[in-house]
Amino acid sequence: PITFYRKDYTAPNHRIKSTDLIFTLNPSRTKVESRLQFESWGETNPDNLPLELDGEDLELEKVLLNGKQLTSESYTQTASGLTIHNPGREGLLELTVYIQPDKNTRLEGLYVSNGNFFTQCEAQGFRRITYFPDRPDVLSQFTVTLIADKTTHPVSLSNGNLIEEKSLDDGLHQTRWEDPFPKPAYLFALVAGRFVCQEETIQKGDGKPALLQVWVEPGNLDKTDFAMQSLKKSIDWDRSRFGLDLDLDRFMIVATADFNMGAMENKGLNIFNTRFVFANPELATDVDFENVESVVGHEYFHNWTGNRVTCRDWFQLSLKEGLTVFRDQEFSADMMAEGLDVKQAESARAAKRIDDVKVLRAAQFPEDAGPMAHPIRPDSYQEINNFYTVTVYEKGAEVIRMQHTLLGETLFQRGMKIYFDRHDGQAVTCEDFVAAMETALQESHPELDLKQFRHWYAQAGTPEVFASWKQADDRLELTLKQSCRPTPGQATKPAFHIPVKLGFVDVASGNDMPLVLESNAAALHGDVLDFTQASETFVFTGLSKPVVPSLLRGFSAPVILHTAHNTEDLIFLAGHDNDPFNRWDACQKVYGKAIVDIYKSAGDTGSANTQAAVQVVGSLLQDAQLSDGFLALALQLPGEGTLLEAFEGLVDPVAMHFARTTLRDLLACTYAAEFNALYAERNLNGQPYEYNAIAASQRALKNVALSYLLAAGSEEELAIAQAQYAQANNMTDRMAALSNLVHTSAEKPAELADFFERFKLEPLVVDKWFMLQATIPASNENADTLQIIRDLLKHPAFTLKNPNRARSVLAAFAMQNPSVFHNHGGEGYALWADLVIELNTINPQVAARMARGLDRWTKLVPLLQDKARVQLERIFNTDKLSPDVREVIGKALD
Ligand code: HT7
Ligand code: ZN
Repeated sequence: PITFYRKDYTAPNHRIKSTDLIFTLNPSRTKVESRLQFESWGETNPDNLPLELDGEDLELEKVLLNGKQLTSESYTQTASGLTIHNPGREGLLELTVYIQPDKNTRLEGLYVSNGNFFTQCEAQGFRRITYFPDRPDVLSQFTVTLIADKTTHPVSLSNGNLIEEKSLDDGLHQTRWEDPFPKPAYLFALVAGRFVCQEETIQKGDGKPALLQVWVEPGNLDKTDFAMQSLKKSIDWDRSRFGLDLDLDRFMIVATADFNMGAMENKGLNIFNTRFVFANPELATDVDFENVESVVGHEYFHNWTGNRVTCRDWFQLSLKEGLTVFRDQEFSADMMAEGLDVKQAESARAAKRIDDVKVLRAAQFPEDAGPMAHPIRPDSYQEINNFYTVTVYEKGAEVIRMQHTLLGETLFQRGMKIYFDRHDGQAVTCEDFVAAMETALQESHPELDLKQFRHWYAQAGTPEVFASWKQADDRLELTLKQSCRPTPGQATKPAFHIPVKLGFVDVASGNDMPLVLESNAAALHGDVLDFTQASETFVFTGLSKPVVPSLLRGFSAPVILHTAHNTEDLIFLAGHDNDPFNRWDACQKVYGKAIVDIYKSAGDTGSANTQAAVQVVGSLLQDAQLSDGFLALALQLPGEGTLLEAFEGLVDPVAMHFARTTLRDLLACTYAAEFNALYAERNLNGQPYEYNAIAASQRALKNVALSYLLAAGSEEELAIAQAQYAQANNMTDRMAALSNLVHTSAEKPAELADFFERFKLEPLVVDKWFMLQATIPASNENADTLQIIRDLLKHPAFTLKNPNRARSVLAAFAMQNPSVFHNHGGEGYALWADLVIELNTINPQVAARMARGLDRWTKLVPLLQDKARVQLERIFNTDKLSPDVREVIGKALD
């Protein structure tokens, strides 16, 4: 396999000033004609540099240079591109190629979904449409003509403004689109087919109108209101919080059922997986609504952070993705807090932060500790599609968040302004972003810099921070140490600059004490401590009464924190920490310790930590001050993925699942009456459904209570879930009832068949039906989940060709059902390998994601490692393994 290195970057020989494309759309044979106006990249470049174009699986018909057909000696065509020899400093290259969209099951380039045409060009899909310098640093002005059948493809869209629309002979019609902004090829898009739209005209900040459209296949318009609302909110939010306005006269969203990822920010023509557009109460859960709002926001925010300023090369991906995830997280937090009083707003923002950190711990920490570990700005890759990772996205967002924490909102926004002033219209690097933030910082604090902070971009691995303290004579000495385990290619790493937000909670009053740093006082900025050495002691004064330190508040850095808190301290913080994130985290730590005790003692529930967990839940249930959203989060035990990753030593996921279930059941039995009361108080059955933060947290809490009720497991409780299913007027409640029934009940519940019958015409809901069954855990002794999965694979509605459907079984099983996937016989791994191998030939990109299922196999107990290795090797030795899957499995076996 070829490895590409960041250090090898060189500028292209030529820029493409303008790109004129004509598509004659035909599912089995589409003609693509292009006119590329090129010129030499650098004034000092020699005249005879070749013009390098990328291209894959293209049938080349014609090559004209400055109007003349080129002879075959004047160019070289290979499986990966076309090189024009001696094109001169500038000129016009005209090409005609043919492609086969209906054979495109990879869903990269131009493909057909349900008879309609869509494109996906990021990262390197444009080269499957025509020959072009398919690299993000070549920005070109695009004009696009689409010719299509009037009856089968009446709507045809591309980036920018519609400048012409007309009928042609032979039942064809034509549209012509002009994008005023130069863009790299990865932002190109076209869509053609049968669509209907919801549209609205809004007023931009400059008073000018803009047309917003959400396009879907006929029959789905009733699912688009929320996406349109989310788009309008995103536009308003970006203007008010970041001072960034919509720069187009027209902004379109189109939904497709066949899509490899979530959505794509093509300039002015965002293409979405239906999963992140469709939302109405009967079909979408509260979490689905939340996701629609956040993904619509994310893609819209890319219009500035990604499109106006783009990446120089794909190693810089986090430049746009980390920053845009940070922006969408802030957007969601602001939306959740909107209209609430100060206390409620703080709680709503904390709930969003907790959700984001849960993802980081469950998915990014394992990635950072496994064979695919890479810095947020990777140094190398074999297949760029494999680097759209939780590290680049979510850890990337944490790295932006830390800069926000260090600078504060005002200076951070100043840094954003400097970034756009310097780089609007350019393709730049992560370094350019940090340099802009550093300038903003130094305008007010010339003594500070972000030199050491830059290690976060270069070094992989999750740093571990060890905190200990001594309090005596009104002083508290806090010692912090940091280290980071080796990751592939990085044996040792210099210390990170870690912002540690902290407070000292007075044990008597529960209040935060003032922070007075006596030693190296310059390290404290408000309540944020700059921790920059391998080991450092900070002396705080004015603390005559006992306090408990609350460290890394709001999860101020993406690290693993080990503290000297004893169980009593944790119980105190779980009840009194003034930082809601750390209060939640203290609960999680207590639960985690209890589960590990149960795991290590093979089921014994007598440990002090287990008693502490029972005590914490008891206190939470009695605390009338807690918001529903916080309580719902605080009552939930850490997820299995998080527990497995945090466990020191080799681990058995099946036993860990049972340990977690044991604690859950103990809590359920101990507090059956309280959970019953909680359920009854929050049960809104019969009231009209509304999606908003308060109502959603009420439902979340009710459904957490329901899951404890069912864990306690009497007939009465079963009846509650059955009634909730039958009476539900929204998908959140229906799904919660159904999943609890399916995951715990003795027999296949009748509700499962009812659910399919009700929703069989709604693909996204059918995905839920598949997923629910693929995630039945081993603790449900009455279900043979592996057999259920084998049967699901034969269900007429199952196909590996649709990524959502493939994920609904394969990802659900291999990534969200550890107790079945890691079964001791190894059948789970064998089934997974069968499916990865099959998917490899259909859609390598999605197959490679699924192939990550055994990334952390070396953390498993020896019995499971042996079984895992057999299947990894079986995949690796498969004929025609795609580079995508080869990279993932190869690294796992390394
Ligand atoms: N920027 C978009 C990335 C994306 C993508 C990447 C590879 C293959 C398919 C893809 N679809 C979308 C999505 C985003 O981060 O907004
Ligand atoms: Zn993105």
